[in-house]
Amino acid sequence: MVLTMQTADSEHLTLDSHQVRTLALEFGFTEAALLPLPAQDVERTDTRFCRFVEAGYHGQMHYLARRDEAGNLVRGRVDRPFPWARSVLLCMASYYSDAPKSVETASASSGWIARYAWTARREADGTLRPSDYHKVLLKRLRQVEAVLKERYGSFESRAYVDTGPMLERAAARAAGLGWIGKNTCLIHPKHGSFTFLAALLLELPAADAAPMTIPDRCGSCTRCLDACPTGALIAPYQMDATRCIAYLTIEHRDGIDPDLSEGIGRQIFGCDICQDVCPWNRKAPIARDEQLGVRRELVNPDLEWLAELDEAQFEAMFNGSPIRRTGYWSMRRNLVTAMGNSGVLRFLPWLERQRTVAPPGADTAGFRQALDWALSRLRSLGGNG
Ligand code: B12
Ligand code: SF4
Ligand code: SF4
Repeated sequence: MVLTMQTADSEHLTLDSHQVRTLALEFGFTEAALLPLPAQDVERTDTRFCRFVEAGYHGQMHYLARRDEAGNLVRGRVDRPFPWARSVLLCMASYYSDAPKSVETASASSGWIARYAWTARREADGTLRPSDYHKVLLKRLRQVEAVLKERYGSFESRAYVDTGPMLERAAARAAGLGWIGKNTCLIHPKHGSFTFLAALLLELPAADAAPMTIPDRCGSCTRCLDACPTGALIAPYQMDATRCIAYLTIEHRDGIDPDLSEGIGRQIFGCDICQDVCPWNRKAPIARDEQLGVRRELVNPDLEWLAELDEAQFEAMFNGSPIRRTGYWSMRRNLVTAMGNSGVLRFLPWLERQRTVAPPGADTAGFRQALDWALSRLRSLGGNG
């Protein structure tokens, strides 16, 4: 596309939001919007975030609680880490796929890996290789950034997918890409919530006013709150992340609180329950993204199959996937927890054998704690031979 430069006055270049959105879509994003900074609801967002951190709901995710020299939470307001930013391009990529949901009936011996972690790209020889949205989308964002710099000359910018010191959902909401649901996810009226977000902070201001925000469409629905098995959604729009299965299975490194282990059910990496029950995800279009395709073997995976992987096989299976980051022993901790919850008695001998197999050490402490829990839980359940 041809980008035309606009001038707000003789000195300052400004970005045309329609053109920038079109550019992001050309590079493969599902939706995009340019948000002028500061955003209108900046104070309320900061206050909400402050309450979250002060309540300790971030748990071991210490990066969320980082403060600046004045003692303010860095990511509460975009202008704290990025005082030079005049606008931010929020990009959204759908990863909704034509595969079952976690809340549908499945084999008792299967686990659940969050949908976002199933992704793969097709190589030239036709094989599927694991892909990671962080890398895939960052590359796209950098392509957008490069075109803008070609057209507008040099200016300050930063591209982030997930890892930047900013509240991506709050910014995406302010940019009109959806509303924040009671499950705390950003929900787009057409594409639902199985979407990734990416943000490009820009020194150039937007030529247009802030986009219209989309009003909350949750209405009187409470499906997500009712379905959350660990009570992590403590109130509509509020999460205690230390109770969230996504946190417990991915971010939390130590042993899992036995009071929460039962609620984890068969989730072994992340959790989709509060999105799978959401009516706004029923009719979302299937994403046809060549780099975010589905590794079918990770949908309802057999727990025994994953438990048999040694460390080298685990690395090979998940190299290039977001699952690798959780580490071998955390994944095993999650697997034995799911086995304990399964009611499948044939897992007992395997679990018993692990007592002698797992080496002692800090790495395996959480696993060994989960193993004891799983053995006593499975023995108490009896059930499906
Ligand atoms: C830490 C984190 C987590 C934590 C905590 C999640 C949470 N709800 O707080 C854990 C590990 C639990 C987690 C889980 C998941 N995560 Co996460 N996570 C993040 C991360 C890195 C920071 C989020 C954060 O700061 N949380 C603290 C809370 C307080 O902030 P917040 O949720 O952003 O909420 C702010 C706004 O939404 C706003 N707000 C809320 N309600 C309202 C209402 C109004 C009217 C207004 C004005 C504002 C407003 O106030 C809050 C604070 O200001 C972001 C990436 C990023 N840099 O933003 C990804 C991110 C939020 N995660 C993402 C994903 C995909 C997931 C999972 C689906 C993964 C999975 N399947 O397991 C789950 C979803 C669980 C859920 N129900 O939220 C996506 C969300 C995409 C989307 N469409 O919403 C993000 C944006 C990553 C990305 N780049 O795509 N995640
Ligand atoms: S992701 Fe799972 S545990 Fe976390 S809030 Fe949603 S349903 Fe609850
Ligand atoms: S399940 Fe219902 S309340 Fe929860 S986010 Fe979806 S529409 Fe909103």
